[in-house]
Amino acid sequence: MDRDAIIAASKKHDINVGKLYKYGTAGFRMNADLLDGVTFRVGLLAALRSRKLNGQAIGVMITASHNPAVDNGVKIVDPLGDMLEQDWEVFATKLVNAPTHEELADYFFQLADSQKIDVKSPGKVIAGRDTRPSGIKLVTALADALAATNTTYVDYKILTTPQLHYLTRAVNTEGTPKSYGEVSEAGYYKKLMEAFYRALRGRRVSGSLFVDCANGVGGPKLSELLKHHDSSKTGLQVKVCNDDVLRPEVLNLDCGADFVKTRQRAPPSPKQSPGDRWCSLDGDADRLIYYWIDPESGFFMFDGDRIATLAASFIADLSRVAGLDEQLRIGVIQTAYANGASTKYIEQHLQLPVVCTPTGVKHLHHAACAFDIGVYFEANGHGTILFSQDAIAAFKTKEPQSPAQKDALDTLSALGDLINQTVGDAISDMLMVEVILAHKGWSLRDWAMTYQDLPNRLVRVEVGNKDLFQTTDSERKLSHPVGCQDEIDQYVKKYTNARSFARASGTENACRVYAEAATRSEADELANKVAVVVKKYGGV
Ligand code: G16
Repeated sequence: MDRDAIIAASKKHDINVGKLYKYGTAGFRMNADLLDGVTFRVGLLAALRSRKLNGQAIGVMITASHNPAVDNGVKIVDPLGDMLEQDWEVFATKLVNAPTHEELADYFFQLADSQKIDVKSPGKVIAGRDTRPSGIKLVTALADALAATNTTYVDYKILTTPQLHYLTRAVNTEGTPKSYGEVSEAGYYKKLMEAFYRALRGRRVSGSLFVDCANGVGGPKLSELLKHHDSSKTGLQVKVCNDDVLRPEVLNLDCGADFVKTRQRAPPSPKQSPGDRWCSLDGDADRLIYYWIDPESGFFMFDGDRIATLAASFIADLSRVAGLDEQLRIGVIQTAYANGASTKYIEQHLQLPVVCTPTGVKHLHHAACAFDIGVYFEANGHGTILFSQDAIAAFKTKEPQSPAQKDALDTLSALGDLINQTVGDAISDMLMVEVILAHKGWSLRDWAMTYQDLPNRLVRVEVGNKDLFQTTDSERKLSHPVGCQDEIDQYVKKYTNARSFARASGTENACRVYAEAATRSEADELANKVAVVVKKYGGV
């Protein structure tokens, strides 16, 4: 690699000196105008990361997911489709903040030295982007970094985030016993559909499913998936809604999973009829929220906690029927945003252990790997279920003692293929929910009755300096600014069954406040009071 080539290419992609860039919850994310130089530098890091891992392909995804259309973002995916190793987030932050082009090149080679990376060895990067128009320019910055470092580069163009994760793992496992699937977008659809048919095992999905695609990449990709679906085999009738990707400004606007979760209401358009089954994806199709208008009591939401409890109860039942419950450890991973009622239901009713981690699927994914079957979902609908190699082998090799056992083992095995093993995937999760409802013969009302949520409120608070807010105890408490947590605690004490916490968002320039309490009005009141405290401590 040539230092001068890196410097010359870098000069075409400046960063805003003076601004501090940070690898956040899901990579670098901000107004797209600030990202050109950042994306170039992420390309440099991906080139090193690939060489560090013996030339395996590294994924780079350009997306700002649920954020408004003017934002964009860039994040790195490790060879098996999981998020970038956390030590390397620190390197990414350092590389991106190098003040001059020369210092950037210096740090690049220092990092290569300290990590014992042979810069002359081959490297490979694959990339994808969502439908944001700014993504086109950012891909150029990425391509320039890869050219300057002689890194092989494949641009898969427009993809959902989970598709890029799938492809990264598929490329790196191709031709091995652990092959994850065909290395193409079509391979992803085929894998999902084949597993969906298998998992249903002849059961039929009832009624139509309306899918709000947030006017993002999930719309065209879901339509593509449906070309591989024969509804006469499954009964599933999908109606794709809010799939306008030609007007960038409508992305995530008054629709999508984040809108539904934070506003606790259905998108204003299109109009829902009582009784219809709906779900919403987010802007890059990695989050999923279900909902319906109950003809008797109105809007009801099935968020990530509900999806986790549905999946955990189904899988625990199957593993009992299959005679694997003594052998396989099942656990559920949540964050502080999980509704207290869902945690209680999992621990007391399902009798499964719950682990709480900080926000960000990278943390949940890691914790889920400690179980044979790790069910992880954030309340915002981002999550998946991981099956260990032992679990997958057990589904395939255990001799069934009865037709019911065979059914359970085959269903578990199909779920292992249907559920994206690399990251939360709204489309794959949606098919999983449909499979579970079909197996259980459940309506949405049956699903809703499993437990009752504690009323809760999530508020976004803009502050002068969100970096002042530091957390501890898996984000359930603030260590800084000093005094802030005490004031929050004083308010919490005044309400029944109440809980509240505040933290800085890692994807938006704001803090988030969560509150739950025994009644709707108490939860709202507590959230608003804590928001005032956060504003006061948040600097000018
Ligand atoms: C990303 C992460 C999620 C996280 C969300 C919000 O989601 O992948 O794990 O829950 O950001 O994070 P924060 O509260 O730090 O802003 P997405 O769907 O935006 O990529």
